[in-house]
Amino acid sequence: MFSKTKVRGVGRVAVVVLAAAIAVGDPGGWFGGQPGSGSAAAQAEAVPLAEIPIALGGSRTPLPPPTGQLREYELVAAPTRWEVLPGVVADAYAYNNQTPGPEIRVTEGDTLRVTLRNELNEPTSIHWHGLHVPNSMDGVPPFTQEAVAPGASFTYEFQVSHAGTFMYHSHVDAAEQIDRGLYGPLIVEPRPGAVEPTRFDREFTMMLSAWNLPQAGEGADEMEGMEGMEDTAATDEEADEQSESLSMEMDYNYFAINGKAFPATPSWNVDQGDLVRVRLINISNLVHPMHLHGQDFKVVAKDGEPWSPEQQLVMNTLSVGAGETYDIVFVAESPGTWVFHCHELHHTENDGVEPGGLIQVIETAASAGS
Ligand SMILES: [Cu+2]
Repeated sequence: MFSKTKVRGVGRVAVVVLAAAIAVGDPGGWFGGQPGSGSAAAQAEAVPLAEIPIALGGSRTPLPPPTGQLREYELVAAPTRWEVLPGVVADAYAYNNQTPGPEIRVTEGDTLRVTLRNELNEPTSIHWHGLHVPNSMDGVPPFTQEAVAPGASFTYEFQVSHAGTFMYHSHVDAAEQIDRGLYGPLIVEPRPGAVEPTRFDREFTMMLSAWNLPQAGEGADEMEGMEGMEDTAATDEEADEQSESLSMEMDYNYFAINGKAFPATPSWNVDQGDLVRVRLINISNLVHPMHLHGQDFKVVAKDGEPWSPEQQLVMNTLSVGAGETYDIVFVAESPGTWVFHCHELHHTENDGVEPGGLIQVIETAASAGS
């Protein structure tokens, strides 16, 4: 019912401008549109966030036929030194030397072909979290495939099932390999015409992760103490175990958005009135109650499945559990420096010191008329 309602005109206008004007099939409307097209009278009447129509596609729409597009990626899993924060460097595992790994962005109906090259000293695999794939492509050793041995490769290939916000990650020794960085975002766009296209002024992806890293000097001190010991064979073993366990325990002390802890996280720059879509992906083993200051947001999808207009809850704090993804939208209502942060406040610290971790700064620029 809202799908034909035009709520374009949200950019660069004085008040909260979700101008409602009927624009049936209007390609210049919100769904196709030109910014700032609402009339002055319409602009004065703000549309509640709850009534902004959002259609995203997902598995409940009929499966589109193959697009005929082959999308190829190569992911090289290898040990990497990853800087979570200046001066805080993790002995990470990463795809293509970055964590999260490169964003894979395809369209539903595409054929996705990903070659995994294992340059780790241990076996690994890739699981396509949330996608509907043939069993043999699910990436779960020993059930659906043999683990990919060090030095070996494996090619995953399947037709992308449906639009939504997903992720990919290792499914071998997962607590260890994921905590070290073997994951990445996987975004599937709706096929043109499959659903009514929804227009967003800005879109951001936030992949949330947690790190268990030695405090500055801690690892070095331990190693020094050990050097003095007589039995060097046992000592090496102990040291190995200690280093391995660093990413296995649950006492995480650094928290990252797209691999970086605040203040190393880049700010978002938006304009007053922008309709902003955020894709939240939680790859950590923790729950993150993500809280937005200054305005509410609306939850429009979970785990890649779009929510119906009746389900689309308006709120300002959303608990994102381990392995979950959410799509939320908000209108950047007023200018200023706003924060979107985890409200488990240990997660907005860097090794116990705030501010840090899961803090996203949003810089909202005033529209010209205000
Ligand atoms: Cu948190």
